[in-house]
Amino acid sequence: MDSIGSEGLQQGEEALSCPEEGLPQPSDSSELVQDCLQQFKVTVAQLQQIQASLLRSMEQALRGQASPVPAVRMLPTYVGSTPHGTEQGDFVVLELGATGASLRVLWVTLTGIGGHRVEPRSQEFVIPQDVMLGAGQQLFDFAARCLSEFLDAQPVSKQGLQLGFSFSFPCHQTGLDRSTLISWTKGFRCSGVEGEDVVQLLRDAIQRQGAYNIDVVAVVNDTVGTMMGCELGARPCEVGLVVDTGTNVCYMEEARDVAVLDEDRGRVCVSVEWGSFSDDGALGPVLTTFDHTLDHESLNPGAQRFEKMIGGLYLGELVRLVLAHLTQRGVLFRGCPSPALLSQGSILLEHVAEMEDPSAGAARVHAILQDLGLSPEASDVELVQRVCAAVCTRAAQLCAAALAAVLSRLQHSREQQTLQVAVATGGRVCERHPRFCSILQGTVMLLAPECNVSFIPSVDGGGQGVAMVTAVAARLAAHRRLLEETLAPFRLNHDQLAAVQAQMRKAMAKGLRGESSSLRMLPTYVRATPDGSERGDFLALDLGGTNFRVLLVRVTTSVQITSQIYSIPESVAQGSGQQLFDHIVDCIVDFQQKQGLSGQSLPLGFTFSFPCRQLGLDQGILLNWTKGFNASDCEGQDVVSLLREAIKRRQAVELNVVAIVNDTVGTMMSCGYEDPRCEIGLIVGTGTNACYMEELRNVAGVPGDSGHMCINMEWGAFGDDGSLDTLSTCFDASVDQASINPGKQRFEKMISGMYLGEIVRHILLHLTSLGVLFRGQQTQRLQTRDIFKTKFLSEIESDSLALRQVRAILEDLGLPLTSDDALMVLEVCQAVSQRAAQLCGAGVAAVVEKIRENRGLEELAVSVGVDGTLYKLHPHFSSLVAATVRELAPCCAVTFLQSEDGSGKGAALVTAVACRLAQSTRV
Ligand code: 0WK
Ligand code: BGC
Ligand code: BGC
Repeated sequence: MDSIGSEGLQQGEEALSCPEEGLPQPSDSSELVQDCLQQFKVTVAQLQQIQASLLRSMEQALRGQASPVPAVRMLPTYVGSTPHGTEQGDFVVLELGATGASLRVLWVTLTGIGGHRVEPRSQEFVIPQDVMLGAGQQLFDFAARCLSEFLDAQPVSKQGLQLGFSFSFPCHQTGLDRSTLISWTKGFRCSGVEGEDVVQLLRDAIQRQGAYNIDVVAVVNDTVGTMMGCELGARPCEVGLVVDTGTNVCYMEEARDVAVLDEDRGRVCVSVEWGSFSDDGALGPVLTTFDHTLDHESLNPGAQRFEKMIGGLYLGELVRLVLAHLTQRGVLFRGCPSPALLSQGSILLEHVAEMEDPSAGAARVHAILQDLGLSPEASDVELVQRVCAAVCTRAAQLCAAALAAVLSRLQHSREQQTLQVAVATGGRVCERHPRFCSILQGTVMLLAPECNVSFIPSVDGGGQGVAMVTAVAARLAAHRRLLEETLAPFRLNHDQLAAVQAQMRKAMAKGLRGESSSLRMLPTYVRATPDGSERGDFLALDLGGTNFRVLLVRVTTSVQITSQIYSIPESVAQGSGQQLFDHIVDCIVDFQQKQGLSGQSLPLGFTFSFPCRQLGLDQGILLNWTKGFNASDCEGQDVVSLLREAIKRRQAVELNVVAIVNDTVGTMMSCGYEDPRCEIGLIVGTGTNACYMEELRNVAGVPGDSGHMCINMEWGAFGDDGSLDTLSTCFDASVDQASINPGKQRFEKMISGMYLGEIVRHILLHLTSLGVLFRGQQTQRLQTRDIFKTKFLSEIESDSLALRQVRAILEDLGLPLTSDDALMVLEVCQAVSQRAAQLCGAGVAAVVEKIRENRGLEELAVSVGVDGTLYKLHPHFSSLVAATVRELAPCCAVTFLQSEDGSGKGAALVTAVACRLAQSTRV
């Protein structure tokens, strides 16, 4: 029998003595009785006050108010929807704590929509008192033994069993299968469990038992099981009420109103834990001396005060305390108490329910009292029934006041005049007490007249409901496993990144020696970074990134830039070369007119962000287009000549093309103007690439072996020789095959902005085909190429963006998603961008280590000038690159400088250096 506590009433021998004379006069005794029973009378006003006070506490807790600590906890349960009815499968359910000193194991078969109901098989096990009060491990081992004993009797396999754990105590849940016990209630007080994850404790116990391989996929509160188990009637139950040994309620709250959750749409089931409601203002007046005695002698004095007025564990004890009180005042049993009447917990819920049951009749009450060692007279029987009625009526009324508070909250949060709602009820007080539910329903109608409530008794105490949640959890767990399997190839570890770094070093060495290598290591004829003595006005073109820009760069003691962005339509980027360069000259002329430069022939620096074999500063043979450009008759041509021919075709335009530079070089020069240690240029934008100052002696094919030359690595093509195939995924292959240059720019296609969105889209399509996302519904939109922009990754991954905004972006794409979907899309984006940043970091680590070894330095301090939309806008890309460089090149202190003015300024500075050098050789 669940223990409640020991002292209070007179105990021992003298308590058991029967008074010879001085029994109270009948009139006194009825007054005594009246006083006693009156204490259990609760007025409507008091009930309304409790209703209002509980509602206030609920809303304080929902808002996450910390002080004063709300009287109820309002614990989110990670159950986001009532059953769809699609749930199917066989599940094991373990119920602990709902029915006091017993646990129950069930085998539940869900048959989905239209399937016939299969009666669950179950077995109840009594939990020994010492287990309920002993070490936590002992309790969970006991549960694991019961599980095995039950399963031994079932024709089931020992493998792959999925279990739902109904754990009926207040817990902080952090997932469907992660739940930390806040505090024990009812008759439990095991050590070493409060503050622990009870799912892990059960998993460990099942492991120790070792008989079955059981996967605990969900933990739910019994109220949730009751709500989820309610037979699908006109409307699903959205409130789950349990009055068994303890009492509690859960309901479907608007997710936006649950402050701790980062959600703005949909609903989430919240376990109110109203057992701890104890607003002295509201409860004080209805608490009787018997309640205080009971609480004082309970296992958890001062806690669960509301529960101790309603829960089945306490109703019998309250009745006993009242009967003992009246007996010792001589009003009952001629003042002769029995040991049982004076011993705590001797009157059970079952006793009270039976004694109140009109069909039981006086004879039965008589028998029960005799079993308690009492010799009742008829008047005693009648008075005992009145005491039972008083205690239970109050319990039902208080429960109703609390339920009315929940209904008002629902009405309020759904802004409904009249609330239609179904309440699933469960627990032995509801099931066995003859009048509890009718008083409850009647009082609810009184306190919440604008709510039309249908009460649905739960068929099997919530076992079905726990199985429903388990089915949902199993589905989500399966989805999570599929998501992890899909994303695992994107999670690169240290060794894989170090291997990329080493392969890149090898390819760099081969490229510098002029051997075949996927890294062409192109000399750029830029031998020095600016020294600040440059002066003059220069025109600069910046082609190859997101925007085509024409710039006027005035270099004095500082650099002033005036620029204009022009678009390069896809038809021009993929048209004829002549068309492309004529378009470029049109833009220059338009810019000159706008800047009043017409007719002036300023030295021009051309940032041309494509792989060019340079034969000189103003000669660059385009090796191949990249990044969606594919203008004809350009590859293999000197790009400067193509520009000059276009200028010639456009009479009356004078332009002096002095230098052609790659955007990496322009970026290095631009940042080098501020920080002379900047000897590396990095672009992570539409495309990706890097350049750095190499020792001239290491550059085959360029005369001289002293001094430096900037090398354009064209690392976008790294891996085109297959050296990255071990890291490449089927999604990379799909993106490559769909590109206009399949097999080319493999490294770029795993890193840069033109491709990351497409990689994510292909992964989302794959996960949708597995049913993991969007309920398996493929949408036309998601099948559309380039519909998932890389900028979405930057937006979706930004910390300041709540899941709700993630959902908004995806809904704009016409994707029907749930909150779990939004979370998974976020994880896909994170995996893809993290891999990109780490690969980029491995590349930079290879370059800085090359420079350090070139100079035979222990330590190298160097700066990297960086540009590119992805690097600049993605919330985590730059820090992931820096972290990877620190990990792979610990002897290098690398500073990343974000280029403010783009590489156009760099092109102008290269032009300025060339003009200065040309000037100095002329004089
Ligand atoms: C801005 C630079 C330009 C470079 C671009 C790369 O001025 O030369 O090509 O960054 O970034 P994207 O625009 O491709 O994101
Ligand atoms: C627990 C609740 C549980 C209720 C009914 C209370 O003591 O704190 O979690 O739902 O009993 O079993
Ligand atoms: C080009 C490089 C350029 C990079 C960044 C790549 O596709 O091949 O020349 O530096 O994109 O724009």
